[in-house]
Parts: sequence; structure tokens; C-alpha cells
Amino acid sequence: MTRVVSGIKPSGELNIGGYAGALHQFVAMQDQYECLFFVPDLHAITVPQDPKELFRRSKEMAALYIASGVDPRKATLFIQSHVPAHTELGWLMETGAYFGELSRMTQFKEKSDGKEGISAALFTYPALMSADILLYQATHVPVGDDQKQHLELTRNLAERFNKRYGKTFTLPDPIIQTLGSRVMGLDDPAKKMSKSNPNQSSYVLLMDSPDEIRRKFARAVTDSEMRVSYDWDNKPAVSNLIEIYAVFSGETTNVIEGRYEGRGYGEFKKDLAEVVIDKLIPIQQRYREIVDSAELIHVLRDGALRAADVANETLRMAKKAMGLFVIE
Ligand code: AQP
Repeated sequence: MTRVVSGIKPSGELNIGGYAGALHQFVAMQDQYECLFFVPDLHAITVPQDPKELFRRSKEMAALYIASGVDPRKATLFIQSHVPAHTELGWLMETGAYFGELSRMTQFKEKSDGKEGISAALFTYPALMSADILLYQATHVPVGDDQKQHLELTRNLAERFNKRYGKTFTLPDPIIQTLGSRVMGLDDPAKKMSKSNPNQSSYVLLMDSPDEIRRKFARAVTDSEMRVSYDWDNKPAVSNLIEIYAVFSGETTNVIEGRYEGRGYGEFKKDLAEVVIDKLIPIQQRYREIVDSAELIHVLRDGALRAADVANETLRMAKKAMGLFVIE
């Protein structure tokens, strides 16, 4: 059996990078595998969050999952903090994680670089992430480029735990997708499109209006040539746009290159905006229907109960294996 676990942090508004690298994949995977998708609100608070915003965004992120096609009848959908086993196993996993290996995490280095008041939680975040995965005995985890290192650490922590205390956790394998695994900023193809980037022109949000989407793509950086060709080494900005086009249209990068041969960037960017708008409009409509509905609350309650059933059993096994005083 293939069981998949994944989530997108409610640390900002969802953009097309998170859609391409995660949400879009969730929808495809729910028909093939047993899936658990969650909103990792506990990960969002590893950096300061405005409480009102966090509350709003967690709910909105869950609504966007559903609006994008995650079907609660096929996949289990829940908010991380609704299943307390995550924090509990997170602590247990921290006890087996070494300071040295956590210090080597690229994401920690990037997110802490030059900052003051870095939380201990930002440092130990990968241990909580390992708990998110191991609690459900996930066999596979879809990972964007930047999460590969964390998944490798999860495997190491699980292996170490199993060796020390007896076989308790399944070691998860990555599902590495090719297209859309690293969508770059529209302003700078050297930087990942990121929710917390203060420059609003660097991303297209799932909830942006058609005019905003047209404006942002029109402004997206390209290069001094006029050739629409897919070549990451020499033409990263254009390749990034081609890849977005491919994810949103379902076409291959070859087909797209062929269509725009000799036609220049202006037309390509205009069409790209329309392809993205066509995909996002129905998502936005469905989102508005459910974001404040009782249906959403019902789905999340039910999802948390279903997830907790599996999670609590694993947690109990882990505690017992470690010699904690578990009363049967
Ligand atoms: N630009 C991206 N391209 C492809 N995949 C992406 N993902 C995020 N951005 C891109 C993938 O989405 C999943 C969930 O990511 P996350 O939001 O939990 O964490 P993140 O990668 O840290 O996202 P951001 O946007 O950069 O958020 P902040 O700025 O708050 O840290 C992951 O699988 C990720 O790869």
C-alpha cells in the first residue's frame, strides 16, 4: 500500500509555486494512493505570525485545498494542531535528533541568516516534520526541491529510532516530480517563488484577480533575447515561465516551445496569463462558496478524527518502545 502525507504551511497567501509544487500534485495523487493532507499551522509559528492572520490563513488554506480539487471523500484533510499527537511525537523525535545535523539544514540557515530572535522551534522544525510523516507510517512524501534534505533527515531519524528501540516507523521515500518542483520568483529566477517574499510582483497568488495576473506576468523578468526556449542553464527566467505554462495547461514544455517559436515574449506572456486565469477562476469560485461554510468545519473535524485514529496508535507504539509508562 502506498500512503502519502503532505501539507502547505499557512505562512502566507498561497501562490502558484505552492500550487505547482504541492497542491496540484495532491489532487493527482488522491486517485492513486491513500492520502493524508494537512495544514501545518504548527510549522507556520516557527517564525512570528499575527494570530488573527494565522487563524484566517489556516482556514483559507484548507478551503483552497478543497477548491483546488482535494476531495475529502478520497483523502483525509485536517489541520495539524487538531491532532495533538504531532506535537507529542515531535518532542520524542527531537530527543533522537542531533544538534549537528539540525544545524546543517539549509532551510534553517537561510531562514535564520542575519535575523535576531530566532526561535528554538525554527531549529527543531525538521523533527516535527518527521513526526508529521512517521505518525501515519507514510510510504511516500511528495517533495519540492527544497524539502529533500528534510525528508532525508526524517529517514535518518526513523532509522535511528528503529535501530535503538525496535521497528516502529516506516521509512518514507520521496516522490520527486520533475515539472513545477521549483517555481522561481517572477522578479528573480534565482530565488524560489515564496509566500513570505515581501515583493508582491514576485508571485501570482491563487486568489489574484485576472487583471493582477495579467499585470504580474507582463512584468515578469525574461532576458535580452526573444526566444521562447526551455533551457534552465542559459534562460532560467523564460524556462520558469514555460514550466508554469506546462503545469497549468497540462502540455509538455516541447509543445509550448514549438508553439511560440519565432513569436517573441509578449504573446507568450499574454497567453501564459490566460492559461493560469482559466485554471484559477473555477478554483476561486469554489473557494468563495466553502471558505465560511459549515461544510468546511465538518470536513476538518472529521479529518482530524480520522487522522488521530492512526496517529495515536503510532504514538502509543513509539512511547512504549522508548520505555515511557504507557498504561494499556
Ligand atoms: N516556489 C515553489 N515551487 C515549487 N514548490 C513549492 N513549494 C513551495 N513553494 C514552491 C512546495 O510546497 C510545499 C509546501 O511548502 P510550504 O509552504 O509548507 O513551505 P515552503 O517551501 O517554505 O514555502 P514558502 O512559500 O517558501 O513559504 P515560507 O516563505 O513561509 O517559508 C513544499 O513541498 C514545497 O516544496
